[in-house]
Order: sequence, then C-alpha cells, then structure tokens
Amino acid sequence: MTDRLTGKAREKALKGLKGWTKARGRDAIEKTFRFKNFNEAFGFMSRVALVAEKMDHHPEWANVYNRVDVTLTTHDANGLSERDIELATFIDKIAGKAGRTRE
Ligand code: H2B
Repeated sequence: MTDRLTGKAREKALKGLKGWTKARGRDAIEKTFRFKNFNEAFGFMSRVALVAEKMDHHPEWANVYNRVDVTLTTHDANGLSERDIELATFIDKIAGKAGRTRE
C-alpha cells in the first residue's frame, strides 16, 4: 500500500514539478501536452505506457489529435503519492519541450 503524500514532503515534491496543477475536487495533478500532430502525441503515449506498465502505476489520460490530457493520482492511496511524482517526472522527460500547462 502506498501512502498519500502530506505535509512538508508533499510540498517539496510538488515544487519540483513544472506545469502540473492541482485537479479540481480530488487529490490529483494534471497537465496537458501538445504535440505537432497525432503521430507524435501517440508516440509519447506509447513511451509513457511502457514506463507506466513497468512501474505498475498508470495515468488517467485522454487524447484528441495532438493533445494529451494527463491526470495522475494513486487509486490505492486515494490521493497523491510519491509514485505520482515519479511518474510525472518520467512523463516530463519523455515529453521534452512539448509539455504545456492546461490553458
Ligand atoms: N495506478 C495508479 N495510478 N494508482 C494505483 O493505485 C494503481 C495503478 N494500482 N496501477 C495498481 C495498478 C494496482 O491496481 C495493481 C493491482 O498493482
């Protein structure tokens, strides 16, 4: 069982992430990524999927053409955990410069 991030540890972890915002009404973070086209968006999703499966920690996400909306939370913890921070860091690395905050 993974623990929910709280207090100072949570603050510190979230500070290290760029462009991720708190989701409304639930303990989760979200970010929208835009790519040149569908091919690049789907390539990004494939790369993230491989990491997610290896981690056994999976994003909630939606894709429309060149846009990918990602929400991260830990279902087992009923909120944000260290695993979300780890996956967000990987996702940002994979996305490179394509990532933009939700407008
Ligand atoms: N992904 C996310 N985001 N949260 C979880 O709690 C979670 C998961 N749990 N992927 C994993 C799978 C769990 O259901 C399996 C059984 O390990």
